[in-house]
Amino acid sequence: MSAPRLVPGGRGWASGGASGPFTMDADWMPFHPHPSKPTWTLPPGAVDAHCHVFGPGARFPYAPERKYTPCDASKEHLWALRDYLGFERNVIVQATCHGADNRALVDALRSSNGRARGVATVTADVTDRQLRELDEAGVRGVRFNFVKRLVDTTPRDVLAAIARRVAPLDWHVVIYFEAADLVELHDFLAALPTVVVIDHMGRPDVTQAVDGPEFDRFVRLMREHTNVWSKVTCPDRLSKSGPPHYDDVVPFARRLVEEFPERVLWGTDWPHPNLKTHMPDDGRLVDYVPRIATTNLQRGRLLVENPMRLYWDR
Ligand code: 0GY
Repeated sequence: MSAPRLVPGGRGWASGGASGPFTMDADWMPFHPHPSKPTWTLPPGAVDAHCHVFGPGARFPYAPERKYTPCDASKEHLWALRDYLGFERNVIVQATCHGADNRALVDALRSSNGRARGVATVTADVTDRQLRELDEAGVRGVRFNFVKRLVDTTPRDVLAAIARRVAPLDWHVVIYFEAADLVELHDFLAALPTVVVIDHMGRPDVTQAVDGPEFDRFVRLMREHTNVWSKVTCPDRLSKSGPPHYDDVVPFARRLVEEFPERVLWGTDWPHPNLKTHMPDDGRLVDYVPRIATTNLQRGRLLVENPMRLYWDR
């Protein structure tokens, strides 16, 4: 059987629904069917450090406890998008719709020829052997999700125990939370024994001032704890001014890139789970990067050196 032509706009690219016993949520938008080409050339070795694979559901079922059913978003689509946009590598982050069943993630990592690394979700009963297998497949971190619309709460002592288990593997912890939760989470984050990577700048309210109390609190966390990194991702989720430029998010991301150039990461977030009002054009999202990382040095660190240090060099 010949491989499908996974070229944006070509046969096999068009985004569909979920497969097997699954039907994509009616209010869930599938990924952009014809993303544009970025208008600039990414630095050699660029890493898309936040993206997902979903299913396909017929082969890798979605978790019974999930809060949404996504569209299928296969590894083949992800590799095609990687090549089309000009990335060399991916960091695939386990999303809540797969719960702690990392099979789709591991399958993608194993077939990536070393060009993808992963962040998994594990539960307290994970065995050392399972952790070693995940490590061999290319997993380098675990994700803790505190966003209430996505997951039921896991007690902090359980999460802290998982962090202690993965620290000797030289893994890190990726944390997803809403800005309002930072006050309460601060001491938990500060006590984690690993590098801590925070998704989407801790989801600031971008209608507030970039040097206002809310975002200052986040910046202080990064200043005071040099093991804390941030993804300067997802303007599409944070913006009130909207696509294609997401102008209101730029100052927030730029502040972090300028102050912490060696602790920031960027990724597309493809296939953009849970977006209900607009679906970003992935090429236009790549065009957003030079607006938040304005020099070649910053872009090299953001897209190549930082993700390579965290996910490949060890
Ligand atoms: C993201 C954002 C979201 C979803 C998830 O794991 C997930 O389901 O992370 C979201 O809905 O904000 O980073 O993919």
